[in-house]
Amino acid sequence: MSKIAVHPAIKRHLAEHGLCGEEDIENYLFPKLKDLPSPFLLKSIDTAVDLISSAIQNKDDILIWGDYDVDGITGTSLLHTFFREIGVTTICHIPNRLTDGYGLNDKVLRDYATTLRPNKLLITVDCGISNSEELILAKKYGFKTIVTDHHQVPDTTLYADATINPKQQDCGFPFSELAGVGVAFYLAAAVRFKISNNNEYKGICVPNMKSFLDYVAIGTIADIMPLKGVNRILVKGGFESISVTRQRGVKNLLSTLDINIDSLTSDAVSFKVAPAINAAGRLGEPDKPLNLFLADSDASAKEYASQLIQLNNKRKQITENNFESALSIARKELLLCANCLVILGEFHEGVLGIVASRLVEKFRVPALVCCYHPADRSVVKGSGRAPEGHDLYRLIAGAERYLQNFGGHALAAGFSLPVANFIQFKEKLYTLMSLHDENNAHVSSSLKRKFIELDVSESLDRTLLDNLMQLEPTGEANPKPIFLDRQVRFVSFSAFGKNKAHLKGVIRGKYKNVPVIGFNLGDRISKTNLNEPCSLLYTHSFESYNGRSSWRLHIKDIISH
Ligand SMILES: [Mn+2]
Repeated sequence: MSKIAVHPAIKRHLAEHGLCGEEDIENYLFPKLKDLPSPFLLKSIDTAVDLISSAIQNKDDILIWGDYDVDGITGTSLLHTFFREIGVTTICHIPNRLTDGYGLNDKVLRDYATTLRPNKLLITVDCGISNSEELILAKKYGFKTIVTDHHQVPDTTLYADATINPKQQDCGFPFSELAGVGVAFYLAAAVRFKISNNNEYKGICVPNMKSFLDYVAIGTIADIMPLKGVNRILVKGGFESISVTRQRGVKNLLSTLDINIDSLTSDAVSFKVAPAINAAGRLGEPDKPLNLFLADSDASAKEYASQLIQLNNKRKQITENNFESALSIARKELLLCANCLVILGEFHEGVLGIVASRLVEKFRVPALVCCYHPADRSVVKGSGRAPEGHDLYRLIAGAERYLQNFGGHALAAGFSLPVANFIQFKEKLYTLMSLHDENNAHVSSSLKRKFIELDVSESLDRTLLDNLMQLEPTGEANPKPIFLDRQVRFVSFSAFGKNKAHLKGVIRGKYKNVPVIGFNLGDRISKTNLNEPCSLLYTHSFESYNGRSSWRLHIKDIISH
């Protein structure tokens, strides 16, 4: 085993995460694809593969039905591309979140039933686990059905012919936190295994599964799945293969966004790639990203990529306006309940989740943002987000009797309810949250992050920067190290951006001056004195600008002495 250089500050960070031995550290920094578990450990995978191979043999129509978020769209594109490479044409459907909503939809299925051949196969991606009624109807319309999903499994029986979801109780797969695109990848891997080991498929092209990992990387990060275990292996593999990607849509989207594909970070995926893909779904144009990923020429991929970026600019404007009005409602609500926010207003349904996230960022409490259904004002639709350490899914489940539908995870959830129930729903959540806080006072203290002491002037050390790149993808369950320097002085600083919200400045460290930037810290300028010692919490970010990339220090907090 080759010896790798690890900076002492990174060693301290890894030790905080229980990684001490040289071998553990090397395995963590350089995860290997050969350590991925077999797809055949997934419950019902054999049935699913049999259904797919008989659909291929019989030339049945195959309909792939994905979710409209990044996870669903990358998963759908992955399956479509995989099937195309083995010579099978599939039909993809991404629902319009504004008119059709999440998951399977009876009316749309019925329409497909009339246009498709009598024998047909439906494969869901990142949805379907809560659609027991629609699956019964699909069967009635002549579909064989495979559900692939990673959302919580409800108690109701699911009438799919095969259900692949690592969260099923009796699923033997050793990792339950795959993204929807991760489950889709595993289904494709199982089909690949079957065709490469079966004489009936002799002569067929057997795709290299590594070439699909860039989809998995983007979808897994965008869905905020924990970046450890199997996900770390998949996403890291995706980052490696992205620099030689054969996926035209991915390549053109990254270059249009001015992202350096040789040293991709999860920040670039979270803050640039994912919002551009999501904007289309949010504004009711779910086919745009699908067209991008399935484009058959670089010219058309480039065109779709710039359309996505335009849509995202429009989405930003809508978010900004909605957030302003959400803030004024939220300030009043916080007087009623200081540890949870449930608000209803004239918001754009597509940006509810972003507005909720920004409220969480600002007030550090679970935030549920609701609007009226655009077609039926007697129905309220909502999206919730929560700070780490909460279980939003369980919280909402505690008010289930007021709801029509709900689904999601610990930190993000969606739901709908009759407008007549809204007040009761809100009050129930406020009550539950006040109980929750008494019972869970320990949660927040256990979440306190350890900071790693590191002099700012050492922060651009070559080994340290190499290690930071090896730590990628950082994010959920693999956070970036936050460094602490207890003795810095600002040589200069100024506020910039809209409302002078942000701060940029130069720090004098022990040995040299270092430029820094702090988002949403513009107001600190009036509270900090130049040339007086203070403590600084900071992280690193690798950023591209005009085709050039470099590391930049981001201030997390300034503590005056
Ligand atoms: Mn998902």
